[in-house]
Order: sequence, then structure tokens, then C-alpha cells
Amino acid sequence: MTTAKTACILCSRNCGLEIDVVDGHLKKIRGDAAHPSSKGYLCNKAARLDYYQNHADRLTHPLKRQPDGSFVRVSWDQALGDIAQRLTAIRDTHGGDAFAFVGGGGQGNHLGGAYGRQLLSAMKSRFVYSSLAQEKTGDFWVNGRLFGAQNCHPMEDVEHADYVVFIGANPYQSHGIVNARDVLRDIKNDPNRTMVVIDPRRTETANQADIHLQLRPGTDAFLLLAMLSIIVRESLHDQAFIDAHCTGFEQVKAELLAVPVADYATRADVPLADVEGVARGFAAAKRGCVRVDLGTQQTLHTTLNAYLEKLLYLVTGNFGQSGSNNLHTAFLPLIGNTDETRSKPGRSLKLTAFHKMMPIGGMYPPNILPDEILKAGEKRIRAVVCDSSNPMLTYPDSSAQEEAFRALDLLVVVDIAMTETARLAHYVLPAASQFEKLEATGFTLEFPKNYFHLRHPIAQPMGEAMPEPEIYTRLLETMGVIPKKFPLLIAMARNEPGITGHLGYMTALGLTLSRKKRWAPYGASIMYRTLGQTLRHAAVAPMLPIAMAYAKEHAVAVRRAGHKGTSLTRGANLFRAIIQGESGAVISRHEHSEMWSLLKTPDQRVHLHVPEMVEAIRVLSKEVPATDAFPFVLMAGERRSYNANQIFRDPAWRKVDKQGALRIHPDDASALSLANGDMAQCKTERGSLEVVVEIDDALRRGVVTLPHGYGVSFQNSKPIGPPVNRLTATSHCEPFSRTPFHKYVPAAISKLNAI
Ligand SMILES: Nc1nc2c(c(=O)[nH]1)N[C@H]1C(S)=C(S)[C@@H](COP(=O)(O)OP(=O)(O)OC[C@H]3O[C@@H](n4cnc5c(=O)[nH]c(N)nc54)[C@H](O)[C@@H]3O)O[C@H]1N2
Ligand SMILES: Nc1nc2c(c(=O)[nH]1)N[C@H]1C(S)=C(S)[C@@H](COP(=O)(O)OP(=O)(O)OC[C@H]3O[C@@H](n4cnc5c(=O)[nH]c(N)nc54)[C@H](O)[C@@H]3O)O[C@H]1N2
Ligand code: SF4
Ligand SMILES: [Mo]
Repeated sequence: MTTAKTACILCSRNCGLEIDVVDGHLKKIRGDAAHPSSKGYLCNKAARLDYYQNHADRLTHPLKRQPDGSFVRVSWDQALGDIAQRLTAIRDTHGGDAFAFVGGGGQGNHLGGAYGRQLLSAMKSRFVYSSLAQEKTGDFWVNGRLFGAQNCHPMEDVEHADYVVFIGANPYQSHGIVNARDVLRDIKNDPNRTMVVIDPRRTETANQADIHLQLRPGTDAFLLLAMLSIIVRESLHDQAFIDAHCTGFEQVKAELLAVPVADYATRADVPLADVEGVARGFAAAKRGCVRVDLGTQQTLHTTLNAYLEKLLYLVTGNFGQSGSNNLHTAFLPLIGNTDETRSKPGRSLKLTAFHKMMPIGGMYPPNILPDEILKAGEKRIRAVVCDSSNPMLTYPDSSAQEEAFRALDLLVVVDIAMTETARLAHYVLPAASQFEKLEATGFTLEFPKNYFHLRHPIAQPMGEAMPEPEIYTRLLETMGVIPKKFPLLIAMARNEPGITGHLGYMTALGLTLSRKKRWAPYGASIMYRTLGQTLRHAAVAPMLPIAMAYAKEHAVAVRRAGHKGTSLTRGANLFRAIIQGESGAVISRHEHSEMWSLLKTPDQRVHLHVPEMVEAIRVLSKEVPATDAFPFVLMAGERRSYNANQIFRDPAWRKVDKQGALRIHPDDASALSLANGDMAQCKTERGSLEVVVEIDDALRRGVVTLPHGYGVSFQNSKPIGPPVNRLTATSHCEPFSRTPFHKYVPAAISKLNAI
């Protein structure tokens, strides 16, 4: 037995863990008290991680699909040789845009993505499709306008706030905030702090709250506008803050004053007095913050919701201080910035062939992928490499995705397990699991203190599985885009005395890449093969320049976090601290007043006036409530105690809710003669599923929910629990960001007679 430190890989919190490992099994799993953020916290799911590490669908060898759909084992050389040859042929015949990279890191593994994305350069493509573009790109676009770059990303300091508003987020189950259950309990128990939950369901979080506004689904924009209007009508906004830090308030104020407050409260079906109470309470709070999640992002008016939610904390001055919303630094660049001004003809912004969509934050949305494969004629996507994602279950409209993926000339899936997507692939490449390799996430989301956790392997890779850095580096070498050997750089790396902090190596690398410009996009793999050979774990090598850049950009805050050295050596010291910090390393400590330096607007002010959003507010005022042909609104993809995206496959990991029940209000159930445990049919425009019924008085009438993360065909079985995306449609999305309305799927429910 060994005891080792790592982190949980099931959600963006990545709580630090200490695990007893016995024969490759994760036996006893405890919270790591030394982790800089989670400090020993964990939730019920972490204890089940051995079901991720050891299960019957784990891949151990590269596989090639046969015409009859079965798979045969092939060697790495055979697989990579054929893939390289076919990718190169597709690129040379049809151009780079025939290729898309899909996925690239889930909740715990972002290191491999940095290597995988090099394939885009090798293929001369810019198409990255990602699940983040089915949740947060509307939000990122608004950030670009308000704060100057789409990767200026605000988070919320719930831990230190007096007044917290959760909108469409259920942190008790989904986490997403520091040590959620403890923090929620602390707020609940403190009479001087207020928690508000805005959610159509009385969630586990709402049960801890002081105030629950149980609005009608899809009406957040109305409710938020009513609250904002009350604030400006009653002059509760923070004029001093706005004068000091914002532009464009007067235009926005005029729009907000025009909002018919009482009408909009009725629209949301929330008593006007409650809307006023929260608007006044939040505006009066000393330290207030707003946390949103999928309940606003995967429902009607996605992008407008993001704008209004941010206006709420901005006009009340709840930004840039303890307990408010704050921008934070990023270590690994998880989100890009799409500079919209470059969309002019001849500039480098890449529109998709069929939908003519621009990327947001560097990503394209899953909702358009089937059309870009099937309908773009000569310009269609013909080859996909899919990594760390299972689109057949998690992308909207499983049937449409399946039809499209089957039509590809080449599909390669890199995964640790035989997934529904892998079963369609020409080649399936086995990756080492997140406990078998060096890993890390880009979720460095904290301010004023931020940290980064590089996780060391704690078990041996299974069979011939390899870490993604090795897989992609070998593929690039086989494609001939980089040589296999860099003798000069290797020699530099080996012979350099430690005291120089790799400055000699970095200079030599810089010179090499400036001479051979065609190698420049492959810095990660080149460093992996050279500097990496002198480190305990080669895959960490590309983090040296990242650490150097971070230490340069945030010099004072990095120094405050205890990383010594001069402007030349501090980056290498930070790099070393990251490698050595088994429980994670604090990388920077800012003062709140320094947050403004993270803004990317030229005047370092928040630009409140976003013309497209003002227009959206006007359009909203004319919106007629939809009269859907379907009587229910289905929230397709609820977070519960036993789901974790599609990360677990073995259904034995679940202690409760094994069938992933459909939750329905008691009155709706009785109208349909449904009792607990009955079978029902849930039907939408796109499909129907047979589901088990669970009566839940926490719901509004007319609203039903199904969980996310079920529907797995473990060992090629029939789907276990509902594969919810059989019910969703690619066209059912916000026209601007194309993020799906997963939380607002019109549905019909009927009783199925027992057989
Ligand atoms: N247990 C568990 N935790 C997870 C995950 C998981 O699979 N399982 N996945 C992780 C991931 S990838 C993500 S993105 C997060 C998501 O985390 P959350 O967004 O917190 O989770 P959801 O349950 O999808 O949706 C949040 C809430 O939105 C509410 N909602 C639905 N429609 C509306 C609406 O119109 N307005 C409002 N205001 N609310 C609405 C739902 O009732 C629900 O309570 O969770 C992360 N954590
Ligand atoms: N209807 C509906 N659909 C939804 C949602 C919803 O609420 N409703 N939520 C959406 C959201 S917010 C998200 S984030 C997505 C999540 O959906 P996806 O983007 O598909 O991400 P995961 O489910 O995390 O993908 C997990 C895959 O990564 C593999 N994997 C795990 N570790 C590794 C590794 O180290 N290397 C490699 N190569 N692979 C690995 C797992 O085996 C699994 O196949 O689902 C989305 N889909
Ligand atoms: S699933 Fe639970 S234990 Fe794991 S990172 Fe998220 S909050 Fe922490
Ligand atoms: Mo997500």
C-alpha cells in the first residue's frame, strides 16, 4: 500500500485528496487538509473514485474498428501510422478546415489538451468544439464587452459575502464554489448573512436559503430586469463606484427605467414584494455577490441573462472587493479571447462553413457540429479527433450527432474507456487515467489568492495506455511536422546548471523556434521531448514558459505568494514550487485594489453599455409568452448526488437514484395517475424515453427534471438510466451563442402501463 496525494476529478473544484492505493485500487479516500483551497473538504462522490479508475470498460490497447463494427487490437505504431497518413491526406486534399478537434479536457484533465490542440496547427485548422461552448460562451462574450477580453472571467467570493444570490445554480449538489456544503451551512447559521436562491425548483441549496424565488423557468431576464429597474428607480445603485470604475451607465439606466416592473414580476411569477425585497437587500448589502450556472446559461435568453446578472453586481458596486464578484488570474489558458474586430474580410477570425459562426473564447458550439459535418458540402468537416468527451451522450441531439459522426471519413477517440462515441471511431486510443499520469486543470478561479495543483501519478497505466502528451507528440512526429530528435536542445537542457533557472535552455529554444518558424506551434511537444527528459515528469516541461509569463505579468502578487528571485528567475522558482507542491501551490496573492489591473479595456473601466444587449432588452419587451404544444418544461440534465458528467461508466458507483428518475410535482403526477416508481414516457420534439417516476414537491407544477450523466451503455448494455440528449434538438438553442436550452425542453409525459 502507498499513500499519495492527488485531487478529485469530478468537478471544477478539484478538491485535494489523500488516497491509500493498493494494487492499483483507490482504497481509502480522504480530503487533503494541506490543499490550499479545499483544506480537507470533499463531497460524497469522491469516495467512489475507484469506479472511475477500475472498471470493465477501461481501454488497455489501441483498437481499430472493422467493417462489421467490431474492434481489433493494433500496435501503437500501426494506429498512429495510419491515422497520420489519413489526416495528412485529408488536409492535403480538402484543406485544413476539414478537421475539428472535439473536447480537450473535462473536469480534471487539461494538461493533455495543450498537446492535443497542436494538431490544429498540423492540420491547418482552427475548429475546436467544446462542451464549454454548450454552457458558458454567452457569458464569455459579455465578459469580452464589459471587461475587454472574453477570458476576463469573474468569480464570486461566496465565502466572505454577507448577501449571496444564487441564480440557476445548485451548489449543494453541483459545487462550483469553495467547499460548498460547509460554506452554505455557515451562511445559513449566521443571522447577519442572507442567501437568496432563484430557481424553479426548491433545491437542496434553496432549502438552506433565507429567500427562495421560485420563478417560472426561462424568465430570469424578466426577473433580473425588474430587480435592476427597482434599483435605479429607487437610486439604490452605487454612483460613486460607477463614477470611479465604469462607463456607459446613463444609457443603461435609461433602458432600466423603462422596464415595466410589476409586469415583469408577473411574467416570472414571483410576488412583486419579493422582487423588491431582494433588489433592496442586495443593493444595501456591504459585501454581496451573485453566482449563476446552467439554470441561466442553458435556458432562454442565455447571453442577455449573463449581461443582466453582471449588471446586478456592477451597478451596486459589488465588484473588486472581499465578498463580492472579482476577476481572477488564469494559469493555464483554458479560455481564449476572440477579438471580434478581426472578423473583417481577410482577417484571421474563422467562421464555420455552414452556420458562418465565429468562435467565442476560441471555441465553437456542439449544437452546430452535425450540420458542419453533414451539410457544408465540399467544405464539410471530414475528420475529428475527440478527446476527453463523450458527445454521443453529452452533446445535444444524440441521433443527429450519431448520424454526423458516422459520416466522418476519420474519427479518432482518445479516452480511458470504451464510450458510446468510441464505438463509432475508426481508431480508439487508450489514454492513461488521471491517476496514472501527471495532470492538472485550468480551473484556477480564485482571487485574491490563486493556486495551481499539479497532480503526480499514483498508479501505473493500464496495459499499453499512454498519457496524452506522449500520444500527441508521437502523432506529430509520425505526421512529420516535427523531427524526432532535437540534439542541441537536449544537450542544453542536460548540461545547464540548475542555478540559471533554465534561462539558457529557454534562450536556445527561442532561437530554434525563430529560425524554424514552422516548428513554433509545437513548442509543447518540443519541450516535452527535450527539457522534459531532464525532469521527473516530462509532461510538465511546457509549464516553464507559462510560469515565467505568469510571474512576469503578476510579479508583485507572485512575490507576495512567497516565490523569490529576480524578474529573470522568479518564473523558474514558481515552476519549481508547482512541481514540488504535492498538495498544490499558491501561485499569487493580490490585494483587492489590484483587481482593476486584470481588466483588459484600454481605459481599465467596465464598459456597461453593450449595444447588442440594450437591443435585446428592447426585443424582450415585445416577447409574447410561448404557447408550446407540449404541456411540460423538462429540465434535461439536473445535477444530483450521484451524477458526475459522463466520467463514471460503471453504474455500481451509485448508491441511490440508480435509474435516474424523472421528478414531477405531486399534483401533476396525480393528474396523470402516476405514483412513485411507475414507468412513464417522456416525449419531446426529438424523441422519447421510458423513465421511472419520482414524485417531488420541490418542483413547480408543469416542470419535470431528468438527471445529467446517465444513459451509459456499460459493457455495451442497453442504456442505464435516461440518455437525456435523445430528447434535445440541435436547433433548440440561443440564436447568438448557440448554447442549448437544455433546461427548457418542451415535453409531454404519459403513464406507461406495467407489462
Ligand atoms: N453532482 C454533480 N455535480 C456537478 C456535475 C455533475 O454532473 N454532477 N457537473 C459539473 C458541471 S460540468 C457543471 S457545468 C455544473 C452545473 O451546475 P449547476 O448549474 O448548479 O447544475 P444544474 O442542476 O444543471 O442546474 C442548476 C439549477 O438550474 C435550475 N434551473 C433550471 N431552469 C432554470 C431557469 O430557467 N432559471 C433559473 N434561475 N434556474 C433554472 C435547476 O432547477 C437547477 O437547480 O455542475 C458541476 N458539478
Ligand atoms: N442535456 C444535457 N446535456 C448536457 C448537460 C446538461 O445539463 N444537459 N451538461 C453539459 C455540460 S455543462 C458539460 S460540461 C458536458 C460534459 O460532457 P463531456 O464534454 O462529454 O465531458 P465528460 O462527461 O466530462 O467526458 C468524460 C469523458 O472523458 C473521459 N476521460 C476521463 N478521464 C480522461 C483522461 O484522462 N483522458 C482522456 N482522454 N479521457 C478521459 C471519460 O472516460 C469520458 O468518456 O455535458 C453537457 N451536456
Ligand atoms: S465532486 Fe465533490 S469532492 Fe470532487 S471536486 Fe467536486 S466537490 Fe470536491
Ligand atoms: Mo459543465
